[in-house]
Amino acid sequence: MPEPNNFPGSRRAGICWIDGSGDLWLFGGNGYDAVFALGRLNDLWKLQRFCQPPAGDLDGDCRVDFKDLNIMALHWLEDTWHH
Ligand SMILES: [Ca+2]
Repeated sequence: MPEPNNFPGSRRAGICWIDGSGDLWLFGGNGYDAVFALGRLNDLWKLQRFCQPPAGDLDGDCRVDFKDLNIMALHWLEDTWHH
């Protein structure tokens, strides 16, 4: 369950990877778990990427790229001033 205060503990020899959304996944290893119990770990964590979107990042993925340019181009001539 997502919770900003969850903490995966401290470990070594775990497996980690980053998925297509930029979120970090962490599995297992040796060390201390979330309640500071020492041993072999068999837990899976997903750490969601957090960033402060830079100016021009229109889709909120923390990158300014062609996706943002596409959004801007699609809305280029919209009249939003009088709404
Ligand atoms: Ca973007």
